[in-house]
Amino acid sequence: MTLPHGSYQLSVAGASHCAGTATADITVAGSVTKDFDLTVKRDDFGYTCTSGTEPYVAGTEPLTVVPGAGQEVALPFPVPFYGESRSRIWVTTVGFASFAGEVVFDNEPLPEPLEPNLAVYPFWDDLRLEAQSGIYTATVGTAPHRSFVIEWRDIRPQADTFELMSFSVLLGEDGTIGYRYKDIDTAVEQGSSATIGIENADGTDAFQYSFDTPSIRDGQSLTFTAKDYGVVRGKVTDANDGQPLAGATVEFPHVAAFTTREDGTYRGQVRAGTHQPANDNRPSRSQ
Ligand SMILES: [Ca+2]
Ligand SMILES: [Ca+2]
Repeated sequence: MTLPHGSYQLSVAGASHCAGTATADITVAGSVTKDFDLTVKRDDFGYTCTSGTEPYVAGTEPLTVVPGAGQEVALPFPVPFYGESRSRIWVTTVGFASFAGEVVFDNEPLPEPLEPNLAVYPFWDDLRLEAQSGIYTATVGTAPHRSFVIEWRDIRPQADTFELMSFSVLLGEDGTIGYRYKDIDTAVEQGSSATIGIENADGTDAFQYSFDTPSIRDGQSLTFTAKDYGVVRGKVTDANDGQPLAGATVEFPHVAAFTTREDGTYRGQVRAGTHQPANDNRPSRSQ
């Protein structure tokens, strides 16, 4: 660009809210080249996000959710989220789903210790179900990269009188969290009164993609990953009788601890590195 000689402050923002912003003071007295390295936004746990145009993924099984309450859903496989793996989720009509229980409040910035917590917020706003609206679920993909889909279809934000929008969440067994958006037309549908992000169990850590800011385009996708983490899984059996051991603690000292399920299996996210898991009974298998 061409500027008159003088001093300026340059502000640079990425194409999505996954990257941070940068500013620099420059003085123009001839040709100037100024490079920027935009920081990757990362929450304390280590989640980052990427923005793209991944194909929309719809649900297939209708889910009855009473407005003002959450509907509990058993997940077909454990989903790692902020370290531990989760086996149930509560789906609300207002654009979020919590692994911790059913709670519905007006949208707020993240992180926030107030409930809801331990939640995915693809589009937390004051949303209304119309006659053609529906919430659907599905399981897609192939193990070990299956995803459980929750789709909010043809939903109307309260602030838009006639506009409908759709969005879905993909909860990956490999720990990735995907958001998809469709029929995004107005500033409200772009998120001008919505919270978009993910939040941990006690509301002290979150990746807030945006809050009350138009930030979503039609056809956009977001993918949240804890890049420095791998999913570890295994099974604990009782050495005496060879039976699966439920309720055993598998500890990665100073890193993570998981409790085995009814079938003796455990699964969770552990930061990359060499760890020696310890537990009451050594895991018979870990991969
Ligand atoms: Ca919260
Ligand atoms: Ca629309």
